Amino acid sequence: MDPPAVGEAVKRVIVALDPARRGDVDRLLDMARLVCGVGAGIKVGLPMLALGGSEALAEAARLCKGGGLRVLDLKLADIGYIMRLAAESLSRGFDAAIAHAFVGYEGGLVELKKTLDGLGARLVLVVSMSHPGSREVLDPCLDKLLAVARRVEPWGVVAPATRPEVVARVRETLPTTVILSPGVGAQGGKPGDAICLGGADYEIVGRMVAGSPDPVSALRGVAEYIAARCPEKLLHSSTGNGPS
Ligand code: O7M
Repeated sequence: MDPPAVGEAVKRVIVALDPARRGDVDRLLDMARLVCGVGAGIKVGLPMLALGGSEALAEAARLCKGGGLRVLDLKLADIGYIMRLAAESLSRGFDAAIAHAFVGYEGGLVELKKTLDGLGARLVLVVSMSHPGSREVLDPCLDKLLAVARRVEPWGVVAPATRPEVVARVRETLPTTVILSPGVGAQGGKPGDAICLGGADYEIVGRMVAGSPDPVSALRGVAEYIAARCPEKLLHSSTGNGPS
């Protein structure tokens, strides 16, 4: 049996399954089943769509059913009508879908949210990103992007594990919105930076887990590291968001 903080931490880690070549698709689909029973869930997006087609997306959602959050990451950024068409054809079977906050409310995100509501999926908005280029346009506009998020009232927002101070700002502005934080491992964020320092609910980990020969052990290793850093925070979640 895992210590309670490790058991809680592992349910805060979402594994990103991004194939680099066609030959990775089946391996990552097998991994979806494995990690969904252990962690918080999976995230799939454009690499899976490009290399495995819409069938691979649907299969990932099916394999993870009942085992955790299934997040579709197409980072939609278009007029509402087009985002609606994309969501209607690709987001069935997923619990949440991701779009960019910069699209704005009128004629854009309001329409996507309505579509996702109808499909039983939740909306997640990107308000900041994990790569250095996020400082060029997105981060100087963070207050405006957070204002869009306040208006749209998504279930979740994406903020970078590579810059926990940004996560903390997002947490301050949106105290009850779920925060998902990518950038752990391959991009330099340490496990726990976003949850322990920034107040995120979930950390998204891709290559560090999916690239490991033993992804379940790697996932547990990430959870142990997070649990050792802030057991109190995990056991007494201040936002009450946690996994649902
Ligand atoms: O851990 P990695 O670097 O192998 O993978 C990171 C995953 O998180 C990958 O699937 C990216 O698409 C995603 N991601 C970022 O890396 N940075 C961001 O700012 C945002 C995302 C993301 O998930 O957006 C929704």
